[in-house]
Amino acid sequence: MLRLTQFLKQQETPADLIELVNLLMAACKEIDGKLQDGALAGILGAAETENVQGETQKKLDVIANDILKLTLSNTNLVAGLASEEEDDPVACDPEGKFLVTFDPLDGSSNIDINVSVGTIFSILEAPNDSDPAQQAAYLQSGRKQVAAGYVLYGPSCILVMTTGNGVHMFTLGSNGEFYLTRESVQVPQTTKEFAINMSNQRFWDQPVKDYVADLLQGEEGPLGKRYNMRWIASMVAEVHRILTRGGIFMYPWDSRAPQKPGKLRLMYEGNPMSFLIEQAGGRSVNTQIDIMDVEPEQIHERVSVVLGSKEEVETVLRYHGN
Ligand code: P6P
Repeated sequence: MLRLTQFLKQQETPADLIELVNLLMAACKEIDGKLQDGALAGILGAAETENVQGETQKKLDVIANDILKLTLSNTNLVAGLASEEEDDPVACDPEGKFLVTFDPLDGSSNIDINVSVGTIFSILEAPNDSDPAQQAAYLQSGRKQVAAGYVLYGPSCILVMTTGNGVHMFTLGSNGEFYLTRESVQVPQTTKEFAINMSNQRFWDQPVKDYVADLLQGEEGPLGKRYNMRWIASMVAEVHRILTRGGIFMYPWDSRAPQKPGKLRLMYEGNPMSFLIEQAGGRSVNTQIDIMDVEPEQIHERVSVVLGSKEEVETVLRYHGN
């Protein structure tokens, strides 16, 4: 079986990008090891801190963030990084070519119940003469990503990534190597499986209420299909299911925080996941436009997310008059 570096070389991925991906994987393997230790290392539960999102951090959120920050600061490849767990961007090497944004441990509310979590990353090029200690350098649309992916810490440790030449999956072997286990993944164009947190139903915008009400009517309803539902509360796991067998994932705007476009973050959740979904033949929108066409204004800005099987996402767009 092909190892990660061999495959990326076969794809003619630039050597510096291969080196950066391998650095990220070294960090993710260390995070995987910490997750495996869990309670044995006394690292479950909440840290005594909050992140810029105002969310209580888990101990492993902080540990994962520190591992990635240390790794990316110790290379001449990275000019700067932005993390869900860091208020401000962190400047690294002034000569660095790349910027990396990441959610170090997505779905971390699942850690204490031993359910899958993941690291999400997005790689951009540092604009010439930009200051990687300032937000402006990172405020590039998702179309500018040179690579993106996630590492899912589940029953297997799986890297799913794209450099713009399709989506490929790699499974971590006991020898510490990532092996190509699925090449050129394609999201089925249609689905009967939806993922949304139904407890927020009364807070949704009317088009979302109408769409979900219609799909819940099953085959007798206007959508003519009997749907199944999943909600793992870990975006990485939901996206992995969708890349594996299709589906639609929604975290739309809701009236609990009307000033926010949604709960999920554009730069290190929406954009990287949208790159993967589009490269796999799916769609990823904010109910109006493709997420990767959103021009970011703040590094931690949020976005409404509807992504997955192309035809189902386009059905939701129609409910929004698009
Ligand atoms: P809720 C995890 O906190 C996360 O950012 C995503 O991974 C996940 O899809 C969503 O939030 C879960 O949100 O409101 O259902 O807990």
